[in-house]
Amino acid sequence: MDRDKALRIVKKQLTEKRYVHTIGVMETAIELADRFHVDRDKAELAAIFHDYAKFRNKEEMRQCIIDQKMPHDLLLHHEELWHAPVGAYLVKKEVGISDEEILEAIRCHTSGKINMSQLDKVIYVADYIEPNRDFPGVEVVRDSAKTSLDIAVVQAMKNTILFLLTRNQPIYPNTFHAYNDMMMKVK
Ligand code: DGI
Ligand code: FE
Ligand code: FE
Ligand code: FE
Repeated sequence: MDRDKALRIVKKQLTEKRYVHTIGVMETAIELADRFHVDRDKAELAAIFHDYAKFRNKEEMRQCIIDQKMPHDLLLHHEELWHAPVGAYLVKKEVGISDEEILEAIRCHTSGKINMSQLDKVIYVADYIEPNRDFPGVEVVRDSAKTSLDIAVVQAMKNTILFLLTRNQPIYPNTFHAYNDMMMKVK
C-alpha cells in the first residue's frame, strides 16, 4: 500500500493532533530505519498505522481482546495499553495489511516485549521521540537514537516506567520484561 492511501485511511480514525503525531512517527521511523538498516517501507506502514485503534471505544476494545483471545492480563491493566494489540488486529481486518512484522510492531508499540525485532524497536523509539513529543528526558533519547537503537529503547522504557511510578500506575508485565530484556542486552 502506498503512503498517501495509508495516510488517507488512518486520518479518518484519528484526531488532528494524533494525525500530526502519526506523521511525526512516520518521518522519524523512516529516518531510524535507514540509519539502522531496517526495511523502510515496513517502518513507514507500521508507523502510519501504529495508533489506528487509539480512539476506539473501551467496550469495543475489551470485547475484541476477549473474542480474539488476546492476553487476558491486558484487561487487568490500563486501557491505554489496549489500542496496540487491538490496532494490530483491526489493521489486518479492516485495512487488509497482513505482513506479520508490521502487525507485530503495532501490537507491541506501547509496552514493548522480550526479543523485540529491529522493526519493533524502530517504531517504539519513533513513537517516543517524534518531533511533537515533549516528555522530560526526550532530548537524551533523541541523541542516543543517532547512534544506538538499543540504548534509545532502554532509555525510553526507563522513562516510561518512571513516569508510571510517579502516577501510581501499575506496570504491565511486558513493560517490565521488555525493559529487563533490553537492559541486559545493552550491558
Ligand atoms: O499512543 P501514544 O500516546 O502515542 O503512546 P503509547 O502507545 O506508547 O503509550 C500510551 C500510554 O500507555 C502512555 O501514556 C504510557 C502508557 N503505558 C505504557 N506502558 C504502560 C502504560 N500504562 C500502564 N498503565 N502500564 C504500562 O505498563
Ligand atoms: Fe500508541
Ligand atoms: Fe510508545
Ligand atoms: Fe503513538
